[in-house]
Amino acid sequence: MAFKLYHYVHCPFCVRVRMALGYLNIPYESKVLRYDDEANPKKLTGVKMLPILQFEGGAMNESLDIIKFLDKENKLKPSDKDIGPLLNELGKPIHSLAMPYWIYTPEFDQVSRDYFKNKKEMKRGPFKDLVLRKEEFIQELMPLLKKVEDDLHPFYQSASFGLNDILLAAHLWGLYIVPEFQFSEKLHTYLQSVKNICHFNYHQDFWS
Ligand SMILES: N[C@@H](CCC(=O)N[C@@H](CS)C(=O)NCC(=O)O)C(=O)O
Repeated sequence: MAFKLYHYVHCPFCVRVRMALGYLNIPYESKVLRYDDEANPKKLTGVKMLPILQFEGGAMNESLDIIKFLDKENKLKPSDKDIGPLLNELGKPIHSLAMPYWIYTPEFDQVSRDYFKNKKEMKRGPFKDLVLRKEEFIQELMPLLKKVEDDLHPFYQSASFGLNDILLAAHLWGLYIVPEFQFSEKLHTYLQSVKNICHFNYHQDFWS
C-alpha cells in the first residue's frame, strides 16, 4: 500500500507518526504542508489538522489512530500507563519555549509565519513575551524532565522500547530548537537512541 504523510516539520503529533513509520520500516511519501494551507487538509479529512495519512481509498488524521492503523502486527505495544497527562504538562512550557523559534525555520515564510503567530498568540500571548519569559518556562519544565529522567530504564518506565518512547521523544524534540535550553546528558542520550531506533531525521524535509 502506498502511503503519503501530510505533516508540519515542527509538529510533535506529526513527528510521532514519522518516528513510527521509521520504526516500522514503512516507506512513505512525505508532504510538508504550509501552515496557512487550509484547503488541502480540509479536502482530505474535512478539518485543518495534521498529521494526515493518505492511502489507497482514503485518508485519516489523529496521530494515535494513524499509528494503530500502520502497526498491523502490534509491534509498538502501548504501555498500560496513559502518558497523555504527562505530555499535556510537558507540552505547555515546551511549546511556549519552542514556538517563537519554530517560525524562523525554513518551514515557514512570512505569510505562514504570520498565520501561525496570530493563531498561537491568541492562546499564549505575544511571542515576544514568551521569549522574555523563557526562564519561567524552563523552571516549570525542569521538575517534569527530572521525573521523566528518573523513569528511564533505559526506556520510559521499561527495559524495552515502546510506543510511549515515541510519544515522549516527539514532544521533547521541540526543545532542541531553543538556544537557551540544554538537555541533560541522560535525556539527550535517550532522545538520540529513540531517533536511531526510529531512523528519524527531523531535518530531512528542510534540505531535500
Ligand atoms: N490530536 C491530534 C492533534 C494534532 C494537532 O494538534 N495538530 C496541529 C499541529 S501540532 C494542527 O494541525 N493544528 C492546525 C492549526 O492549528 O491550524 C493528533 O494527535 O494528531
